Parts: sequence; C-alpha cells; structure tokens
Amino acid sequence: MTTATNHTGVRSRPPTSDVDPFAHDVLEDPTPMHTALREAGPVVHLTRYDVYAFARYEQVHAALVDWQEFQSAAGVGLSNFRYEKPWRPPSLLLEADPPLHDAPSRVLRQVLGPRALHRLRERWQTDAEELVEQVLGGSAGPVEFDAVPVLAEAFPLRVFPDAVGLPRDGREHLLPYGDHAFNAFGPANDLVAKGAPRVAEHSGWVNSVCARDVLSADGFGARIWAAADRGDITPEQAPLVVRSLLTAGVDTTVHGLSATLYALAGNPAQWARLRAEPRLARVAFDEAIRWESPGQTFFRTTTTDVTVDGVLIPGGKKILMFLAAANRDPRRWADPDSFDLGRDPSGHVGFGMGLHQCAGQHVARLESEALLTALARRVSGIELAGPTRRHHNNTLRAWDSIPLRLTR
Ligand code: OVM
Repeated sequence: MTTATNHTGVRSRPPTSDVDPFAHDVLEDPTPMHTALREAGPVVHLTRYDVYAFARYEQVHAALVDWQEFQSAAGVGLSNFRYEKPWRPPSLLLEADPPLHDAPSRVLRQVLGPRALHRLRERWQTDAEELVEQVLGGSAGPVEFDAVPVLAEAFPLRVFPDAVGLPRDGREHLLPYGDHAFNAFGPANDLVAKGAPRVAEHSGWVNSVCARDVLSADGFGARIWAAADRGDITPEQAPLVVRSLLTAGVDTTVHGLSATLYALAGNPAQWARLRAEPRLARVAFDEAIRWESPGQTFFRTTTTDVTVDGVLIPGGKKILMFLAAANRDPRRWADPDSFDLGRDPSGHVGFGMGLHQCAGQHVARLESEALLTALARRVSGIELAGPTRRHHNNTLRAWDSIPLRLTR
C-alpha cells in the first residue's frame, strides 16, 4: 500500500492497494484488510478492479446518503449495467434511484413496517419458544448441536416464507438463490461459477412464486399485490417487489442470527446481561449487525466527477463501500472490536443508510427478538462446543457451522 501526501486544496492521487477483497483468504478473515484500508486513507484505489474503496465511517456514510452523486441504478455490484447485461432483471429497489425507486420503496416499507408487523409478533414468539423447546429436548443436561442449521436457518425458514405467503413446495431454493445473488455482486470468481449451474432452476422457482395467484391471501406478497390494485405501483412492478423480499430477506437474516449467536457464545458476560434483561434482545441483534456486518459491502457508481477528501474520482467509476470497516472505525466507535450490549449501536451502516436502507430491517429485528427472547428465558449457558466454519460469499459474512452447547 502506498500513501499520497494530501496538500490542502490540491487534488491528490489516492493511496493504492492491490488487495483482492473477494479472495478466499480475505473472506476467511477480512478484518486485517479493513484495518489496512481504513488506515491507508479516506479513499483507496483498488488497482485490481479499478474501483475506489471507502472504509472509514465518514465516507461510507456520506456516500450512502448521497444517491445523486453515488448512484445505485448502474448496479450495486462490480459489474456496470451500462456495459454488461445483469444476470437477472434489475431490482426496482436495490438497483434504482429516484424517481423510479420512490413508489416501489414506499410500498415495500409500508408492507414491512413496524405497524404492519404487529400482527406477527405473538405468533413468531410462540414459534420461537416451540423451536427452542424442541432443540433443548426433554433432558435437563446440556445439549450440543450446530446452531447454523438448527437455529439460524431453521427459525427464519419457519416463519418468513409463511409470512410472505409462499407455497410449501420449493422453499429449498430460497437460500441458494440468495447466496448466488449476493455472490453476483462480486467479481466473476469461483464463488459465482459454483452457483451458476443451478441459477436457472433457483430463479425459475423464485420468479414463479412472485405471481399473485401463487401467493396466499394474507401475506406480504398479497399486500404488495394489493398496492398494485390501489395503483400505488403497477401490476408489472408487483412481482419484482415480491422478488426483492425473497432475494434480500432470507440469507441476510440467517447470517445475522448466526453472528448474534456466535457473539453471545463468545462473550459470556454479555449473555448473562441478556438473560438478566431480555429486553436487550434488540440491542444484542443490532450490536451483532454492527460487529459482524452480515452485508459486508455494496458498490455505487459516480454520476459525475466527485472530490472526496481532496481526491478526484472521475464520473462513471465504481465505489466499493466497506460497511463492515465503517462499523468498526475507531473514529466513530469506542472500542469498536468489542461486542458490548452497553453501547448504543444505532447509526451503524450494517443495514445501509439513506433511501436504500434495508426495507426488511424490522422483520429481521422481530425474528431475532423472538428467538433471542426464547433462548434467554430458558438457557443459562451458551458456549462454543467445537471448531466453527465460515461460509465464503462475495458480499455476505457468513457461517457454515457454529457448534454450540446450551445449558438449561
Ligand atoms: C433486491 C435486493 C435488495 C437488497 C439486497 C439484495 C441480493 C437484493 O431488491 O432484490 O441482495
């Protein structure tokens, strides 16, 4: 990494780095790269991909809220929609800006807003209590299991597809479809190649269940279609808004729950605190999102020449925003690497910020609150019971396996 001197008022060249943020050794442990990029400067040119990296909180936050200069409509992955055909029709939310973004965003935010979720709270709590009871089993002694399939995947898959109104058949496509969608934001590396053979199959199912007549009458899907009936969005837009729910709403939550369970297992004092005060479940989840950042990165594209901290970035360039690095920037957070239920994690950029901020964050919080509350009521001790294994994805920080030991 080389550093340029930044003369006041004079545009300087940014420091450069040849790091590949999507290489396996980096995906296994991205923290050293985050630290190096943050320390190198507010803007770093990544020579391998000719993109500009922001790893400090200030610049990441500023780019997230400035959709005029840092657009999403050219794609939020490495590939530029102006020159390359996307692998699926662009999302009306993720890959759009005002004014096209406005109506779909308003509809989805209403369907997934705190008010609309109220009716699900009690049922999801009961579902969580049942799942945790089943996992703990009849015996009084400790139980050991893999928390990724048994809790982090099982709970969202138990409540979310029903809440959307999806048919039972084919739900196994949800996780691999999302995994591929998030890989596809990165370069065309081995992770993308590994998912490619089955994309058509997963996409075919996902697209087919966005149709009105396939969705149950009372779910998020039906509510999106009802918005089309009212004229809030067009009937052509409705299935794509449903697709956003299915793409962005499953893997993200699974990995967020995995991160929360891993953080709690590794920090017994924080688990004790949560047990003493189960209302901290919400803080625990948001702190885990800050600490782990399941959504590690997103790209933007400059609409015009922009100067960031004295560095000129030409128009039409890709910006790689390291949400995870911003969420541990010591310029913004005290003791950033500690998982601490005593801090206020609000303001983290794990759900993004600005008009593209995660529309499903209230759903994710409700799921995590139900599961963590059910655990806190029954479990005195939670600890790692064996070696953990990461799941590599170009965008998501994820787990394949977290062996846990739970004591009633
Ligand atoms: C979408 C979407 C939104 C957020 C993330 C995402 C694949 C997709 O609207 O389809 O990741």
